[in-house]
Amino acid sequence: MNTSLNITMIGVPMDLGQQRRGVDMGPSAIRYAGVHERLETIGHTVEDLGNIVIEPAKEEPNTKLRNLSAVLKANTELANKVNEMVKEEHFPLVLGGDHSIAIGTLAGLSDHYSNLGVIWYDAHADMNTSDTSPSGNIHGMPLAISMGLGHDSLVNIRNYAPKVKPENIIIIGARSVDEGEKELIREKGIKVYSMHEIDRLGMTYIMQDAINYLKDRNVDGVHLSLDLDGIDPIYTPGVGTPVPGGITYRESHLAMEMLHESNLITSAEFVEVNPILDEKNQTAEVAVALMGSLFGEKLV
Ligand code: 6HN
Ligand code: MN
Ligand code: MN
Ligand code: MN
Repeated sequence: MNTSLNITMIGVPMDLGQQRRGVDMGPSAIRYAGVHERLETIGHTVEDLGNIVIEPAKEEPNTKLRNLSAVLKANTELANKVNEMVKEEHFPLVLGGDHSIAIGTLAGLSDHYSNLGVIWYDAHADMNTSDTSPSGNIHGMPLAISMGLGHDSLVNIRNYAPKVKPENIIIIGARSVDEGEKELIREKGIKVYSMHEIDRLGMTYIMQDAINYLKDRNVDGVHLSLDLDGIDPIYTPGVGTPVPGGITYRESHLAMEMLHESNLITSAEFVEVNPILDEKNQTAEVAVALMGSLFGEKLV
């Protein structure tokens, strides 16, 4: 990452990709935790576009995908906004909102890159298709959709598909993966560092290996999609689908610091912050602290 970036932030107050209300307040909580000032203090220029408007949910008789039309509309709009940011050579920073918004972020990014890499920091794989999803919740589907698998309307946002190649995806922190997702991971040969590998090899090794993997793939950009539930819920309780046994606070900082040093990251999103389920905004504060490390804050 360059020393000084033009960062453009956008909030996506989306809570329709899952069933727990409150995650629509995630962008406000992250702003309240001081994201703007934090990034400016490092030396970056920060512009905040405010929030995308999410339309109300309505009946969806023809699909098992919950709130499909509203999710599609918001993601289409987000994709267009993110696309503009990249065109202007700004660094897109997307504040969520549930993880369904990654569909739009990736759709907006990837036609600017011929070989985009994706780091998916998450307890989950988010690789369900309409057929394999146990919940019908679209926040469990964005990686599959970005690979071209799932509901046509979502797969084809901005009229091209797929958005990412399976071999350019790295998942870090997985510990709650559905059977259908496991099959897809095997079939596509997705690189996954589950909690087992993190425990066994340590975060330093994992991140170095991940960075080398993406460099060997000759990626021309890397998007970081960070779901706060990747981190252990003792540090980030304000998430809708917490899973015990996660990545620690310091391991997560180390990961962000190493990504900063690698100079690879060209866009990022921080998702699933739910202030209603949180304690004193600590999950949003962790998100902002991790952004500090990702964007080059020094400890001393
Ligand atoms: N997230 N695999 C589960 C599902 O409903 O598909 C959970 C998904 C969680 C998604 O945390 O972004
Ligand atoms: Mn500008
Ligand atoms: Mn997720
Ligand atoms: Mn998750």
